[in-house]
Amino acid sequence: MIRQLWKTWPKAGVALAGLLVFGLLAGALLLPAQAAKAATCQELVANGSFESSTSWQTVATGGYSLFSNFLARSGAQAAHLAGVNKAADSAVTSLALPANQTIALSFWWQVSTEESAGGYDAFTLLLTDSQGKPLYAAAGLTDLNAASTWQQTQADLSAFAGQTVQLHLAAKTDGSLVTDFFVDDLSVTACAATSATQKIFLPLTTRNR
Ligand SMILES: [Ca+2]
Repeated sequence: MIRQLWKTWPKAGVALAGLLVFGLLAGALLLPAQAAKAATCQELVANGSFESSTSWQTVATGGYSLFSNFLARSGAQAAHLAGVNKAADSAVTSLALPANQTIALSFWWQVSTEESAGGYDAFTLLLTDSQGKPLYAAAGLTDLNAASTWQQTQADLSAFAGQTVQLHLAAKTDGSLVTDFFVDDLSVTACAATSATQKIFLPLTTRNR
């Protein structure tokens, strides 16, 4: 009996080794596939944290950098528009929105001002087409929105999926009483839509005999 076992052992050993190799190969093949499946969302904004001067075209009336460490929500820097009288500041970045995906915009802002009433100084976050033609106003702020805490604004941009667009941050101030507009952690994510039909197919086919 033991002899019999010893005779068959090499065969069993080969089969076992074969299974092991197959298992390892399958594991190696499956793991990257699962990882790729989990990463269904992607960030589209480069330098939405404003930590560097890259990826944005800026115009600053005051002649200084629009990205500064004056007041940041996270990291060391944020976008700082206006902060001077008669400002016409802007920061523009281009985004290619993937087709058939859910596109979500989120950013944080804070306004500080010397104004006491009126809405004399204003900030807009505008979505335009690649030529600069306005498509959607995601935010409009004035000195009336002044507060000492960071506020979040979110918008669904899915209607523009498949288009190449521009994000325009722009601020204008009048001739007196300065207003500062701060923006940080600006994000536009594109998420692949999940298919519900695939999920209900199996239970339906097994239930009806
Ligand atoms: Ca003013």
